[in-house]
Amino acid sequence: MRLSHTLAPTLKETPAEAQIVSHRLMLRAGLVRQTAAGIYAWLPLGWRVLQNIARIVREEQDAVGAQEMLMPTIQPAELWRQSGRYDAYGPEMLRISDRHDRDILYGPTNEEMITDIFRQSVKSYRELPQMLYHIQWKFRDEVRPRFGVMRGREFLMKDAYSFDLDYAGAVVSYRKMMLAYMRTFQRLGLKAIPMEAESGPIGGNLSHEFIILAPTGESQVWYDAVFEEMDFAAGRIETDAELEQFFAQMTTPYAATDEKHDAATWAQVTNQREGRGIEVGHIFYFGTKYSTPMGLTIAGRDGAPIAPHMGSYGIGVSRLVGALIEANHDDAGIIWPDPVAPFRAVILNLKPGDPACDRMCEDLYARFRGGALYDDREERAGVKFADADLMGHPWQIVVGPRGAAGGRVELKRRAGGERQELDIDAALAKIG
Ligand code: P5A
Repeated sequence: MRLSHTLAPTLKETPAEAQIVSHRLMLRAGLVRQTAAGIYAWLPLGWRVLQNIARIVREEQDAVGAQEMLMPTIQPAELWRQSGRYDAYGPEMLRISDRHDRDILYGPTNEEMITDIFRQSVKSYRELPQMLYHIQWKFRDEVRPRFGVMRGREFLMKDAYSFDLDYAGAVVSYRKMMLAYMRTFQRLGLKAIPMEAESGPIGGNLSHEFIILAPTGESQVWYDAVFEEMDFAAGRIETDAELEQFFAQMTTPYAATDEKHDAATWAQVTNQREGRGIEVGHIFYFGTKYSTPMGLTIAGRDGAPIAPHMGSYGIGVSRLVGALIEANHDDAGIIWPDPVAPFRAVILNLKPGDPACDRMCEDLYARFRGGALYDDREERAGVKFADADLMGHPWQIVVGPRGAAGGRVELKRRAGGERQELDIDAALAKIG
């Protein structure tokens, strides 16, 4: 994209309403704009980041056998009356009525809807287990939406749902998802700590939160430093036995929130670490909490009806954009990890109108085939440098009149700030 014709409105001033660094930088770098309290429009650069995160989440869900689908945002209240959650959910749920005065709602989550879809079409034990997921907008009328996309009212979630014949099967599904989560966060360049959690309004009795370490995080965590070292991408885990083995090494002596801090267990942890963190994922096993009241049964081996054991698994896809910035920034702006950056590189033309600079930039831009942003604006060099640092593309290719005459560019790595003068081919080879 050519920056001169891109809606990427950067701001020099710090927006007064933003309390934390990720919110400030998302506004300043022109990634999002607020349209109402806790509701954001994703501008082109922000949308590219969100899509990159969603792609990685999707690949890791697919890798453990979850099937992607798409459920609507609007749901009939009737389903929630069947599960008993319509009244229980409280004022966080946005309740609407249509022109026929039927009660509908903007979904805060999809346990009821997936249970309804499943009960209409799955009839036999032979069809289980199954895992299904979608990446869809949710609405929760939070009392205090804050920190930008971190606690929004409308936000993008990946939510998955598992159906198993019994508890043992459900635990396997739960573990597969947990593994997918650790791999997802690792690919995003984040250190995630799985913590035993309370299950809250989703219900159930087995639950983990995934916490990204960041000083501005809302949760206090005590954890074992082994989490910072583990490699979840290594090795192939295919059989249930391999999964079991993986969990044996992953189970750590300690990981707790503020509320559950248990001094005796903590004392046994050798590599004690304490910090603050952001909850970017939450998974639940809740047995037949929805299948029983909603009448989802399938025929078991002996023909007798069985209520499937279910779990649900959420990742805050839009929250991750904020969490990634909390974990990757400096005073000048965002430092995107390569896999999620809106563009791999930005090309800075320091003298638009200079034939050698223009020619070199156009040539470079063409060779990226859409993978680079071209700063072709009629702006001072200082403005371009500042915006490039603010937007945080992993590589900056600086083209000035002197270098262009000699066929050379200056290549800067945003993380670390090293600069090198190179010819075009060498620069492209480095960027990869
Ligand atoms: C699990 C999937 C659920 O809703 N039902 C379907 C379960 N879990 S959860 O913990 O309530 O939400 C899952 C993740 O969504 C993110 N999240 C939010 N992100 C931005 N703004 C919000 N207001 C918000 N609320 C939840 C979190 O990352 C959470 O872990």
